Amino acid sequence: MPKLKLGMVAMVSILGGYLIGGLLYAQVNLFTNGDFETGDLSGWTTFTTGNGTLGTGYPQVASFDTNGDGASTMSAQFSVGQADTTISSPDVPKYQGGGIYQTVDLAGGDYSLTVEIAAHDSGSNFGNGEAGKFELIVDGQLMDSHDFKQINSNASKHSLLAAMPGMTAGAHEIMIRITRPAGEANTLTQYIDNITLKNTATTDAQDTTDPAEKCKGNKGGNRDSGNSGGSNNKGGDKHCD
Ligand SMILES: [Ca+2]
Ligand SMILES: [Ca+2]
Repeated sequence: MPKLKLGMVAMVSILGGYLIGGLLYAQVNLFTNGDFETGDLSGWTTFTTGNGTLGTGYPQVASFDTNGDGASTMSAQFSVGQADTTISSPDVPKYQGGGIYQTVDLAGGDYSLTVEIAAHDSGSNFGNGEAGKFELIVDGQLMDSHDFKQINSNASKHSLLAAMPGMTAGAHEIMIRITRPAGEANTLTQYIDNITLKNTATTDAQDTTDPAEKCKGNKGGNRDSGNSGGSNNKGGDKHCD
């Protein structure tokens, strides 16, 4: 996934600080409880897909090493799948489950959006062929996705969803959806942690009217990076390259 790798490289430069026009923008996570360290899902709204389940007894918040760095922290935990596995209709998507979303009120500008994700098998005999597909959705548009597919018995898999959306001023709904083309497996869990949204460049009044000014504010920030959905540059008017 070369696009994702490019995005991660760009993300590293952003996390290290971002100097534009002599101003260092604050690197504040704009989500409420994006790291789940409250021990619950406060700040987030849960949902299920049409024939989906988040799992019996899920979602909950549990200690897990979602990013695979060796340290466990509180993470949102799911066991998603089809609620009714007997349904076999072309009108009902096979991938079912659900997830969480949060609406954030933003200033217009450029943002970096990252989500740490994982799947874990515990106690199955042969692993699982469908560990979970994770999707990052902004205002209904798919920005990035990762399907873990096969997972071994008593194993974990880790990845990162990332996007660099340009946002208009106002409210935006940011959602993480997890689905599987099978019923809930009681040996399989999915995890989300450190859902992070940071402002990288705020558009000023000039930026909204002068394309040349937009480009000045976009140096170093390739907003197509990490955006496998390709939907965050609609209109194409923010391209500067
Ligand atoms: Ca955490
Ligand atoms: Ca960790």
